[in-house]
Amino acid sequence: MNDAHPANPRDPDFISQCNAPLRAGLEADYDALALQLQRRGLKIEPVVQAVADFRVAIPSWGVGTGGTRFARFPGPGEPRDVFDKLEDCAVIHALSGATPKVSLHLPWDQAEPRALRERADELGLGFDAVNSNTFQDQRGQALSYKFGSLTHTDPAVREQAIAHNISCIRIGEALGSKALTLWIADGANFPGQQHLARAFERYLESAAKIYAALPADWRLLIEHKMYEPAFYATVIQDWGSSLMATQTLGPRAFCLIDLGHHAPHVNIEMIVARLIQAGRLGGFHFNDSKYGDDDLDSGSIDPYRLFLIFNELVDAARRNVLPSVAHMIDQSHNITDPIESLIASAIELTRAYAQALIVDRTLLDASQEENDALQATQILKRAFTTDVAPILAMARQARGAAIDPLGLYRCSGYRQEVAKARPTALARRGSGIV
Ligand code: RM4
Ligand code: MN
Ligand code: MN
Repeated sequence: MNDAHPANPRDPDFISQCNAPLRAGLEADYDALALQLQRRGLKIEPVVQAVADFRVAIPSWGVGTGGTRFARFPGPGEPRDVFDKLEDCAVIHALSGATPKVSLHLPWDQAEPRALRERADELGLGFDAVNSNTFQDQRGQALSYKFGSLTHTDPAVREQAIAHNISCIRIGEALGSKALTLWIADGANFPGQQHLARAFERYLESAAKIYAALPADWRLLIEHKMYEPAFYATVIQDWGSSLMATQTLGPRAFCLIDLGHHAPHVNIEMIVARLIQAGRLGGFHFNDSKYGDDDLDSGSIDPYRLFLIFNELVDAARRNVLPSVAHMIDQSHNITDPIESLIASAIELTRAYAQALIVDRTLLDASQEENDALQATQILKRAFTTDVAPILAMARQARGAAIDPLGLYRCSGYRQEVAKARPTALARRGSGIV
């Protein structure tokens, strides 16, 4: 931390000044790794290039301090509005080099679209998928979502929710987004509360109206979630329901996988493989979890699972069957500085990607054909246990980002500096998921 001389962490000169003393060490580590990979018949440069090209979008809601239904403990210098959020996102991108886009949540991030776009342009940011919110009642809203939105038994509530989604598309168009992410909280807390089939029929009908309002170059991303806030049954509870919905809606509807939206022990990489095979994998909400929708930092609990997911993506790309997949983070940072968590998460995602890129796929194919289970699993382990950190740092440096993003962020004093302009009293208070 540097209270006396705060620096702008987005300033390229500051970044390069902080990188300078780290360069020699990085190059030595990189050369050693390059030799190690060479012995395995792998070239390091294409891996660095692929990692440098990797992109993941930052959720606007992730830069504020999150909370649980018990409490929220606001941190210093929390963003007061969407413009502050954009500024924080720009810091994450400047240091990680991997996050040029922001995924907005509406109406949480409601603002004049032109002003938003202008500010984003100034900061070198763009907009990824827009997220609609029909899981809360907003002030002044005519009808309540207490018993659902797109699947509500009352057609007037459904129309209100459809209209909100269409307005999200229109705002997204003005911002340059190309997708709407649809997640609904609809479902039932008690057996018998809701007719399971009829609720899904109502969903399909409502979603079809939203789908019909998509511009020609847009995609609809449907996010499933096993439970919460509906604890007995959510309408789009699993990838099966999500796949049925996308297949019913049309070719521009895709499934979005939020890693935390599954039961513990579910084999998510298998879901990834199946959705790729069905041509319906549309995107991710990356996070990590121990128990459920914990929204913990990506790679913080089970990095091996994250690697196995990227392993499927890299394999599909090699087979030319990978559709365009939106990478987004969806996390709730309850006890850490959200900027630090998001930087660390972006790094973990590139780590899993780099590890997946160095899997010996020829040998893996052969091991699978020969039913050599031990060798096959060792091939994956060998890639996963390789320290690819020098590849990640080289890729960041190539993009003008930081060799040591977290160290640089702390040394800049950014949080302390913005805390002066963003008094805690003005930040959102109370409890809440995000
Ligand atoms: C949900 C889901 C959505 C997110 C909300 C805030 O559990 O993950 O993607 O928009 O939380
Ligand atoms: Mn999500
Ligand atoms: Mn979630």
